[in-house]
Amino acid sequence: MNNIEVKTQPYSDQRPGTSGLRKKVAVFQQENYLENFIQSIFDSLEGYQGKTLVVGGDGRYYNRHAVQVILRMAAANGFGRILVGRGGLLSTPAVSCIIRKYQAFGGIVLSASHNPAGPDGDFGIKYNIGNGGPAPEKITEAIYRKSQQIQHYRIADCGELDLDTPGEQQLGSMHIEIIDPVSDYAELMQHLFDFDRIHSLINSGLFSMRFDAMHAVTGPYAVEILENRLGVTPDALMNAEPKEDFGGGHPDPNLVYAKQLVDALFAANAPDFGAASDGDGDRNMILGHRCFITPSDSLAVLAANAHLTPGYHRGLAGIARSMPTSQAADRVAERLGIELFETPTGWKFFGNLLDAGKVTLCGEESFGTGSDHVREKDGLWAVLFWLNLLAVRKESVQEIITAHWRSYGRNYYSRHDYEAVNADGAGQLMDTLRKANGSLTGNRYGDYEVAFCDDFSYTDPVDGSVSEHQGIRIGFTDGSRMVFRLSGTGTEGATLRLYLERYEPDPERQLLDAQDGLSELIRIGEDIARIRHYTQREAPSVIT
Ligand code: G16
Repeated sequence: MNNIEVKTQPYSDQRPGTSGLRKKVAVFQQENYLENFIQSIFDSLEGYQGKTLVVGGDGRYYNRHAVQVILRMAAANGFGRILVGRGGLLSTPAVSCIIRKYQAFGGIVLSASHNPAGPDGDFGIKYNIGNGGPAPEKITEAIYRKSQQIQHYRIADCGELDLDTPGEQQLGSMHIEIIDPVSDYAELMQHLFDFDRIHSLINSGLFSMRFDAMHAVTGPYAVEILENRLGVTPDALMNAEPKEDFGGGHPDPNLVYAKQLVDALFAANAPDFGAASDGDGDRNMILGHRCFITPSDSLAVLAANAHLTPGYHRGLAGIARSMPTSQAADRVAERLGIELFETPTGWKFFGNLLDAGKVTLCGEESFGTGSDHVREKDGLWAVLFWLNLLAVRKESVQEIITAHWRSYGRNYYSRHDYEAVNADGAGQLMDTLRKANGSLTGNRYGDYEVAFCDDFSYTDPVDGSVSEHQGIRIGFTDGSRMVFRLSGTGTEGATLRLYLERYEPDPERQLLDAQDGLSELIRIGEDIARIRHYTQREAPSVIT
């Protein structure tokens, strides 16, 4: 087999965003676009010769083609071994688990997460480092710099590889192992949670549930773990067959896009528990019988109850949450006497804290929860954690969350997204807010008085790196907050996110719908930032 060098030219738009490079499929299909980015990843790394690389993706359109190219390029660039999920499939948390378990050099995950798939949809590539987590900014920036200088890429000159037969193959001097995408991950889950107790709950005849895989990667994981190991009946698994176009859906587990599941859980004879995961299996949504748990509350509940599970019964080192995530977890950390870290949006910011043993649980408002078991957020892990709590506490989801609010107070929380708006308008909105920085302090809006206003900057407590401009925060004297940020994961125009939070300590006043509980803050936020003017939108496109 020969390796060949192919001449190429840089593309100017290969800077990774919040989570890797995400673009329309058509962008990736441009001549050498994919190859350029993969070569730029390899060119930014040192010391990988002869080492192991893990490769897999969420199964969306272009996944198979990309795996074929990556394997041939990895061989030509000198990797010694590739572990690739059968059919090119691996969920994001499974990649993280496999990198760690087999001490691989790193991994490449093919996914645009929850963004729609298919020839007109999105595709994406992320590089994960040897700790199993997303590459930190210094590596993603190095990849970008390499992509701006690239002149050629290296690729093995060979035909199609068989990705579907488990076992070993050779490509030049590189071994390829086609591995079962599920088994290593399932084993890890069984180690962390009390499968016997969950099995008893599920088979008690007193409990019913639904899990919606949204035609994305978690289908096979749910079949193996929930059905084969825990005894859930097949009809409880919705959309469990992965499809290249995710069945035409938008596999974002939230109240808008997981409508089929939400309708089932809010129907008259609804099941006791419902959950969904996203395209690549790292997000989760938790529902109870006619009840929705915000991701921020979910993190707080998991932290407060972690001692009830085998994996976390020794307690937590600390908790980390992204800045826009509600402060519900802060109250739990305070009571547990452990540290709470506030990081910018992006799972990559948790990596150092986890590696340094400073935190055990992490969470983000964007339907992401995880722990030190891997270095990615983990959808099915969160589902199993909740099932473990339900099995031990023998209470409903609603009872657990209501008791939590009664004990800690409730942080009313919501995120309003204005998707695919004009990028110039969104940029002007942020610039205007940034300029007003500081001058808002002391202003009164209805019942609220501004206590501070800043542009969030983060200094990593482990390596001292500084990340600036991570979102405009406006804090009020009663502890309420609003945050304005532009998404770093969209592929069309800009997406403005407005995050809103209000604390209500009085149990008598905690049971409002979140939108009602936040109505005045929502109005204030829209006015302060002149959202209608800058976005030309009358209302948000998604409210979660
Ligand atoms: C990614 C990141 C998360 C982040 C989310 C939203 O999730 O991994 O850390 O919170 O995007 O980011 P943004 O607000 O910039 O759009 P995923 O599930 O899309 O990989």
